[in-house]
Amino acid sequence: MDRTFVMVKPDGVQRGLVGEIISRLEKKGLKLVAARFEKLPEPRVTDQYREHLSKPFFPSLKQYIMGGPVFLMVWEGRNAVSVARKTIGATNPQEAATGTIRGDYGLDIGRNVIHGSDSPESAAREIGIHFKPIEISTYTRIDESVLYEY
Ligand code: IDP
Ligand code: MG
Repeated sequence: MDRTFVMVKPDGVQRGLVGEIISRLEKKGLKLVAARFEKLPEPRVTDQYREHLSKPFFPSLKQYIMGGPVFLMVWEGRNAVSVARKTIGATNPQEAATGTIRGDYGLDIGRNVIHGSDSPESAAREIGIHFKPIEISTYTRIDESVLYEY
């Protein structure tokens, strides 16, 4: 099974979308294995978005992500990274398909509601930034035997 890191951004929290987002990922069949609600300190924001440090939008991205509490999660499932990215939709909510989280709930690339890791390597790195191994749970979902063919 694969793991991915998902974060409801401050706009998603302030707009009351945490429950809807958890619900969509749960119903898809992914398994929630870790979660925390907190306001991120600057070093962890910089670390998470390190590939964007030199981009012109980085200062406003940092201000946005530190603008309020976020809801951090780790989700598990087969191909969890790409499954979560498809559920989340394209970076720009204007272009994200209807039926995706960003497509249904966003309007602006700078307020796109949610983050999801873009590769298994990024997922491992981002999970490590925000969670200690002991904070990640191992359990069986009661529907696991019907969610997968094998
Ligand atoms: P992703 O979140 O879909 O992986 P990335 O290209 O990794 O997209 O960008 C990270 C985050 O930076 C985006 O989710 C968005 O919040 C912000 N961002 C990306 N491009 C822009 C931009 O052109 N203007 C403002 N914010 C941007
Ligand atoms: Mg990204």
